[in-house]
Amino acid sequence: MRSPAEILIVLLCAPALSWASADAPFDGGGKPFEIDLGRMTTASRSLAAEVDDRLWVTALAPDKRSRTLASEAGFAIEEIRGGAIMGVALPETVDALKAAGIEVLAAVPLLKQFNAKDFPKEDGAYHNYAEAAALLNELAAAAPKLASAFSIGKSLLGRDIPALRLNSSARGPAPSSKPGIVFLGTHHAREHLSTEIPLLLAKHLVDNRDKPDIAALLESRDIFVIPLVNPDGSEYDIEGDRYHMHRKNMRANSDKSVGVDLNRNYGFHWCESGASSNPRSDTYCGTAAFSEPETAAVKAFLEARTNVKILLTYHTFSELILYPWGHTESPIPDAPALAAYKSMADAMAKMNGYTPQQSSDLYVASGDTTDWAWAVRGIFSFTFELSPKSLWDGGFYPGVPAIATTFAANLRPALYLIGLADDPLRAPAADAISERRPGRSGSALDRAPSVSGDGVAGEDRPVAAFGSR
Ligand code: 0X9
Ligand code: ZN
Repeated sequence: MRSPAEILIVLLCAPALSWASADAPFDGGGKPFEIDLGRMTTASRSLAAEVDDRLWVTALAPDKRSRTLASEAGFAIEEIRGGAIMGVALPETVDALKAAGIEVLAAVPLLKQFNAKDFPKEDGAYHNYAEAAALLNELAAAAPKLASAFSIGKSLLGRDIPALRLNSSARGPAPSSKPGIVFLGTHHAREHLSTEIPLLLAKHLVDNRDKPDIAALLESRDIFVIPLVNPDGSEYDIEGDRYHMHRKNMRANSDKSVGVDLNRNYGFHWCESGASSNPRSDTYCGTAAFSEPETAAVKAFLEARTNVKILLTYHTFSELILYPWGHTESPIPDAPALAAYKSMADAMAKMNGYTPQQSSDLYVASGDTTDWAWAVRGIFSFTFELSPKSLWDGGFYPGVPAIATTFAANLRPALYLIGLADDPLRAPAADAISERRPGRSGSALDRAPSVSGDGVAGEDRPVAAFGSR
């Protein structure tokens, strides 16, 4: 847990560092995504929350007449090379060029061309948005019978929120009766390690898909990895070869401040204790529950996937395993479920060395992912605060070595949860058995004796909806 001094530093930093629409609903089932770098550009623009949608365009214009036509259409020609012209154009200008009979060879976001966002050089092993999306696409291409990549919806600035699904019999939006589990990363922009861990988990599962333990899990489960819930904030945080300590998304608030805290925007006890209604605050809850397209996309995604039984949302930092409630100090009232939560948290704590506790033991905060997912969807939901343990060990920016060490510590908890997804309520019994059998503890299959789902390739079928709790 953070010391008061650490919390003070974070809080002191937060207001000064807290700055920075095209709302797009969930696409209804997840269509394949292209790497869309979105339209956000520089820090100064994000302050004004303008959207820069200028494009760097290459078009065929072999003679003066066609160059004039292009120029009249609003194309700012910067270079003429051979028979081609290059320059800056708005999307509507591209349409006008085409209407004028000019062949457009390429049109890419201007800032992608000239001001790519990336991590500071020393942290280059971290995946920016384009790299994370590309890795998911690569994994899907490497294992087409198992993996499918798709978008769960658009971010505020129009970026796809990419997902990878691992299911041997259902792809993309297709329903599945296999027990489902979801791993989420980076609700908070600056918590980049929380993108890496689910990404590496996806890669580990794909790379090891033929190993017996992993193969059994993959055959019997419906696994979703959504490593970058807040792509706009995350890209902004690494803009300009330095970090911005940005936490929220990139919503332009009415008072000209920027950002809603996505982990205060979920719709259960929304904007109560531990959430702020001040837009400048780093814990600003937004104008309404699910006002942000990123949280709305997660909501729609989970509502469409009634087979999902477990959710793990990765955050950083402090090395904690948190379970509901977070909005109140009271424990959840469902005794068997609470016993299962505690048992799972304790078992995972033995694997990664983190501290297990009720979320509100850290601090009371309302509107987070796990309270909503548990209360409204009945999904056993955990928050991991990944490494490091403290601000003095690197805080939000622990460097490249933290990626491998943190993944090594957190692989077993992830496999453990995947194994339990068929029936999380069996955790106390399963954990008691594995404790009596030292040496086998932590094996993925040890925790997954009960394999449900149809198990028949190509024959997935829908399941009944979860009731609310
Ligand atoms: O405050 C948060 O959203 C999470 N911590 S972080 O440093 N990553 O911002 C913790 C959320 C835990 N949930 C509650 N305490 N309700
Ligand atoms: Zn966080």
